[in-house]
Amino acid sequence: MIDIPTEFARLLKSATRVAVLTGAGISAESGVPTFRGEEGLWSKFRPEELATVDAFMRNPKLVWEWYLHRRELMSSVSPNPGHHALVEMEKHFKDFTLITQNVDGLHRMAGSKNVLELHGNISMNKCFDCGKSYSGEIDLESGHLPLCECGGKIRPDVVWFGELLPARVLNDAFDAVARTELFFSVGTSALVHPAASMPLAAKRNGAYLVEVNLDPTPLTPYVDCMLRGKSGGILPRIVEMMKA
Ligand code: BJW
Ligand code: ZN
Repeated sequence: MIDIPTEFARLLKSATRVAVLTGAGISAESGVPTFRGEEGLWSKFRPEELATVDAFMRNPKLVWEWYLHRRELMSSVSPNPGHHALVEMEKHFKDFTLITQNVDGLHRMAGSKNVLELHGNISMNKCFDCGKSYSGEIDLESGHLPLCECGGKIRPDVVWFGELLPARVLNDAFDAVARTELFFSVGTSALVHPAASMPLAAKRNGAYLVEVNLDPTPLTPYVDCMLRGKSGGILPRIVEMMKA
């Protein structure tokens, strides 16, 4: 068990409406690299050269190579106890929404059902021009970049900097934020908007705000409870308390 404030313990027993926002940190224990920090992807690669529309238009081959490399890496990873704990929470709370910034698909692989993928999914592709969705392997060996039947360039179905998030997903996320009694921000640097605005929006709407992170973030001064440590250790403890 962990030591948590009385109000949090009370809500774990009484709340029916719960929402969780996850970021790269929850998948770190599965072996998926995070973005920021010493070992993060952005310490080796410049986001503006890989995760923007301009980057893709300038050098689609480079961007595709980077995504295929990450797809390969993600094909061998599996969910960790943090992901599994959130599956248990979904079974327990009547109205549970899992909002994730992650594109790795590990929440669904763990068995979570009501998952809102704010930044898309790395295993899917779409046409840059008409938006048609494509699944399946991309073969760069032929020397040709993949094209849609409309002639548009096919790209990974993820959200790059400067792009709008999928409207329905974003609306559903803010709906959950508006009605939740208990909000968890887990393994995210709380820097990238609009996701970063969700925890404080939930608090403004009266929710009790819990952060689970290895390190403090810009959100930390505003949370009701900060649980510092690995999500794969802390979330299963919260589930134990929820069930006790
Ligand atoms: C552990 C742990 C363990 C480690 N246990 N913890 C308003 C204000 C300011 C700026 C903006 C704004 N609105 C829009 C912007 C611009 C921009 C933005 O937010 N920029 C900021 C960086 C300043 N946002 C956008 O462009 C978004 N679009 C948008 O808003 O459209 C409208 C608009 C456009 C332009 C102007 C104005 C409005 C789109 C954002 C898309 C983000 N895309 C990426 C790439 C996805 C595809 C891919 O994977 O390649 O999404 S960037 C990257 O960052 C990825 C992540 O989902 C996202 C967040 O990262 P996350 O999850 O927080 O990871 P890390 O690595 O940063 O942090 C990990 C954390 O875990 C750390 O805290 C660790 O301590 C912790 N941790 N191990 C627990 N075991
Ligand atoms: Zn098309």
